[in-house]
Amino acid sequence: MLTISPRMRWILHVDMDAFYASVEELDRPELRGKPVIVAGPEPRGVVATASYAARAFGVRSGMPTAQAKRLCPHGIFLPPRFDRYEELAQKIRAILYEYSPLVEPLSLDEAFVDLAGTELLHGSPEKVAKEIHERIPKETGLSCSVGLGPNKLLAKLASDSAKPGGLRVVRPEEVQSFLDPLPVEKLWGVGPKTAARLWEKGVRTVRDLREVPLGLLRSWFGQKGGEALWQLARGIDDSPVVPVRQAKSLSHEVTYPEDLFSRDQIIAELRRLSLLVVDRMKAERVLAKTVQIKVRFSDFTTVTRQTKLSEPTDHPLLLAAEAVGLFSRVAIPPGQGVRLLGVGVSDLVPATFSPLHLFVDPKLAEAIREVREKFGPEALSLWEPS
Ligand code: DCP
Ligand code: MG
Repeated sequence: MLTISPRMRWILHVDMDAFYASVEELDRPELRGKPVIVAGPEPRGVVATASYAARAFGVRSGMPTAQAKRLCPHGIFLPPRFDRYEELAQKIRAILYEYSPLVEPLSLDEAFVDLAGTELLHGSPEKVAKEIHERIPKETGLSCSVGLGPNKLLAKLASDSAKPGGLRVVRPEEVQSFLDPLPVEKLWGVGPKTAARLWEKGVRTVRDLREVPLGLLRSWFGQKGGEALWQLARGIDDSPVVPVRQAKSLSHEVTYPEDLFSRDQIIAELRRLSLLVVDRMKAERVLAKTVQIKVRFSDFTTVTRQTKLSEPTDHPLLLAAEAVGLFSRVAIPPGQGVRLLGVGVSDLVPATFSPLHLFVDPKLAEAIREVREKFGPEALSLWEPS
């Protein structure tokens, strides 16, 4: 008999454990169980990832390599081998595509899979989750964590809670008891700034957040931000799994027919290039976590500067401000002009989880986009009142 029931979603999230380090251990079995640290070279390099044995010494992703060496002097420090990681990532994705065409890779080692409608072919979502959780280690030699839940928010939190190596299913009736004890900053969409403001108000866990009335949340974070937080605290998340072919970076650069000497002109150009990059981000439906600029002087010496943002964004004002801020860290050699400027973004994530943007107006971003769409990319320039 055919019955019609409200559409129940099941989303799976896979995240590989200590991915780069596990790949190194896979290829060199003598390293297994040792404190393996994949990192860029000193003095400026940072740790990409550390095996769980190295994490016991306090080594973490993003930490300067020099600091990791002090914490873990006997660690095995290896440079990253991205081609090999990419090769394994493709193998993992191929397994996921056997179960659903709706696979959204978030990075090399992480992906969402929408299991809606796969039941007839593959069995219940729980069975599929178990199967994927077994097959990835068997077929790649790498350990993974898997989460299954009624939406992306819960699937990701579930796999996180299963780390390392576990499988966690959060059924609809368990959502609230699963979420309540978690610290608010675990919720996707609560970036460091929002978390800090919540802590100030005494809100530390999801349970605390759930007890704040909607009206109060709106008064703290604005209409949109307040409502988003209200929903997150209840495990509500309707964002779809968007299968994306992900670009690794996007940039726009221009070589000028005559070198630029005026600082104002250079800054205006950086803002214009930022808007062009935002256009491409919209087209690709991505947000960026890293912004970089490139400056080439009259004598062809070239410098780049980059910065990491606290939350991924595609906001034109934020990106333009970052690009201009980066330029203030560039010293122009005496007598030199600028022959090329470039603005780029990398560390891209799909734009499905829209950032809360509590500190800049999202309507402004929308207005900028509309004007440019209607009147062309040169119709509007960004400036700062002096
Ligand atoms: N990575 C990086 N720099 C960072 C964070 C991560 O280069 N600051 C790279 C190395 C990781 C990979 O991305 O192996 C995946 O990132 P995760 O955050 O999923 O971290 P791991 O897979 O290493 O560990 P975990 O077991 O916590 O997922
Ligand atoms: Mg991982």
